[in-house]
Amino acid sequence: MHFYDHIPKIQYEGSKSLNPFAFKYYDPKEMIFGKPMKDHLKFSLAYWHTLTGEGIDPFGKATMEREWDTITDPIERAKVRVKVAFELMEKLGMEYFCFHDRDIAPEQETLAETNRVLDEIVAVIEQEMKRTQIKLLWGTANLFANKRFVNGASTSPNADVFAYSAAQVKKALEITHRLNGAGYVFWGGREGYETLLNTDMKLELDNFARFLHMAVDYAKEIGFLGQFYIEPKPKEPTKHQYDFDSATVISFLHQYGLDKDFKLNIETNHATLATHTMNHELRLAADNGFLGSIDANQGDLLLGWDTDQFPTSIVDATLVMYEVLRMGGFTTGGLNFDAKVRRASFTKDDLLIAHIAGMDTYAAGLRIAAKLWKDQVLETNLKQRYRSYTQGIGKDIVENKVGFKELSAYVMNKNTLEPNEPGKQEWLESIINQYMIG
Ligand code: XLS
Ligand code: NI
Ligand code: NI
Repeated sequence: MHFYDHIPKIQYEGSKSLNPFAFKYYDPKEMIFGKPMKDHLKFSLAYWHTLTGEGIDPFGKATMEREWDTITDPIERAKVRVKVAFELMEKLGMEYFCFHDRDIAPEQETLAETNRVLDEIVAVIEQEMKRTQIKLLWGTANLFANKRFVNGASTSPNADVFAYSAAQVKKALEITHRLNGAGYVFWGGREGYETLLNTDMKLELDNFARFLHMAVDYAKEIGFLGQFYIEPKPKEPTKHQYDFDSATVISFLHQYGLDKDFKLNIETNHATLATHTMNHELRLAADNGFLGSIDANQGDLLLGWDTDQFPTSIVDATLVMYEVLRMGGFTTGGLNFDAKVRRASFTKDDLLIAHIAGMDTYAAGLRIAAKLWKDQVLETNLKQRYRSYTQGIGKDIVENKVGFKELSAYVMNKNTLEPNEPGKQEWLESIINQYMIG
């Protein structure tokens, strides 16, 4: 069963091409620092937005027009969606995908029955993975859509819901393991609160950590060696999500002894919701050894919610790829397009066009970032700016050789300090422009 026979496999045609079904910047085989572009970028398809997104918003119903959605039997529809997903990935030359348990298979009356249907769909996915060599970047569980999660999942005040969530993640880990997933993501879903008036924050956070420890223990038990990630987000759906941003998550992981087992999956739109730039989030995680994977999308800064748009800003993509190169590239992670087409982009061809736009944006960003990294312009400026810490008193400070008494003695007899230098922000910003345009 095919749905895209009218469009040939997407090819690289170069930046002059106006063919909407061609790559302008993404040339998967192009070598950058001895590695093909595709292995730097590790693009992944987000099953939820692409296969199950309907185009609903708070004011309007579904708008998407896709023939596979007209199949009335939900299990049959789920099986056909698997075929569509792999057809799309093959057309795009995309080598990875990510899913929630409930994206791939519909929920049934009981958990036992849900799991049985899930296994049936996983078998279809398994066959398609074998046929295409496409891999699972990460799996996750949807612990937010069903009304049982109204007060949270592992942070619910209801212990039965905690137990149900554990059972669901247990199964999600098993299928992720079965499909040889490179990772498993915890996105907080409804782990947060609406008002502190009814919330025991201490117990909820302790329970959240307990839950994550149980997941780590169970993964060991079944031999799942994939990377665990937490995906920070500050708000939405709850007013306050516990996994607010990189800094909050990193300190939580340290506090609860989870820092060796988790990395971060950082999403652009979540960074901006937390009023940070994406590079702030990435840099903080990378500097502390926590940068694992990226949900590559973009928000609309004029709107205060998670619009999950396909990334089309080359400046932003450049700065993201700069951080990835700076940390030496992805290991288990990749760039997952956690992005949905706008509700007015309702044809099935829009799915291809949107992914091409995202892939080209990141390919262009990678090329520019690679030039910047190769020339080390920013790094050279940094070295120069912080050179006072490589000699004299600065060296003593970073080598922890001095305290307040020594520092006080040092400045007491000095009548002039080393002069401050300008920060050169405008010059540095214009360098980014120069590297972008050439
Ligand atoms: C929602 C999150 C979600 C995660 C996976 O805002 O981005 O899509 O990536 O649960
Ligand atoms: Ni999001
Ligand atoms: Ni995400």
